[in-house]
Amino acid sequence: MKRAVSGVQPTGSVHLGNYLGAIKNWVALQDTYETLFIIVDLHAITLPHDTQQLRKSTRDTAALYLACGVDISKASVFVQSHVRAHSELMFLLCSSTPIGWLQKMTQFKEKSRKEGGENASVSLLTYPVLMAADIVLYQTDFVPVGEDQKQHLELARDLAQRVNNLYGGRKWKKLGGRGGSIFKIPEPLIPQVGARVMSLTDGLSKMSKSAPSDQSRINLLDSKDLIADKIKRCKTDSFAGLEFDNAERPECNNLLSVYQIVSGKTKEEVMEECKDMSWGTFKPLLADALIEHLNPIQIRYQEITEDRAYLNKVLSEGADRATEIADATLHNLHQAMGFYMRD
Ligand code: AQP
Repeated sequence: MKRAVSGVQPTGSVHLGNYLGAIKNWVALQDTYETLFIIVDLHAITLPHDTQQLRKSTRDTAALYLACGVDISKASVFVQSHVRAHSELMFLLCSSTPIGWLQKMTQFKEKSRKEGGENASVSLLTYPVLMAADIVLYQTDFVPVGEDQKQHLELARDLAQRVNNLYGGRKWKKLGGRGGSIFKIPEPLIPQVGARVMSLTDGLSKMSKSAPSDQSRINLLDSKDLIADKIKRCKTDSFAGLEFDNAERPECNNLLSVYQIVSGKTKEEVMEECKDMSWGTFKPLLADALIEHLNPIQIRYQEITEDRAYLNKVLSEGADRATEIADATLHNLHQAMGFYMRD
């Protein structure tokens, strides 16, 4: 069975972008692939973090995975730091990663600028190496992510190929290994709609947990009133009617796309329904569709968080399954890199 792996950082509240760009698509993949879904807490410390908040967000994110429909009879759910192989593989991969590859990553450039350049942590620079480790550790075939992760995924593919070339094949065989590739080369799975959900306050910036204004995003756990209020106050434009794909109307395209997904309608149906609408008519329609879509998730989330022991058991079993696969990959890499193997 092919394998799909993905994750969300516990850096704040899981929002509509994380859900439509990633988690909703994970749920659709569970029947077709062996799936592993990670709460990537090591990534969350690449920027200064609140220690109490990290712990709470990790638990909340895990509960939200399940509430959104991740089914533990099919998928493994675990916390990244519970599987030590992630950090170890990252260090091993660092030795094959040219610094230049990391310095040109768009996300590093943007985030390190915000951190004051030289003050940015080394882990912000090596973030994509850790992400590559998260993926190749599990011999992953597919990585369902939003569009913002495309560049990092490309780096993961290049790095896996580089390590295969440097240490795989006949060289590995001479060291007692099976030869061939050490890592599978992963493919991204980016959804057609929802791959880049934009901010409610600026249709040119992506919706993000780290954006300072909570008004810019719909969090999956926002109350009905808050969702209605955020949609009521979100940025729009002064054109007549509503339309997709007009580059001068990024907010309009974004809000219609969100409506399309949460209402379960086709693009053509949404166009037909909304083309002559004013914002005053469309906004309550969108708010109601969002509330209706998120309500069952919020109810399941409450049930799951009430049973802490259950959640801990899920995470523990997930980490056991992940460790089993990860240790086999690490063993191969140790052997191929020429480390003296322990009996
Ligand atoms: N706006 C988005 N639209 C579609 N997909 C998105 N993803 C994130 N934002 C959007 C996808 O969600 C998964 C987890 O990504 P993340 O944990 O890095 O989420 P984030 O909201 O981007 O988190 P931060 O902490 O706020 O990071 P920055 O500062 O980078 O924005 C991924 O599959 C991602 O593609």
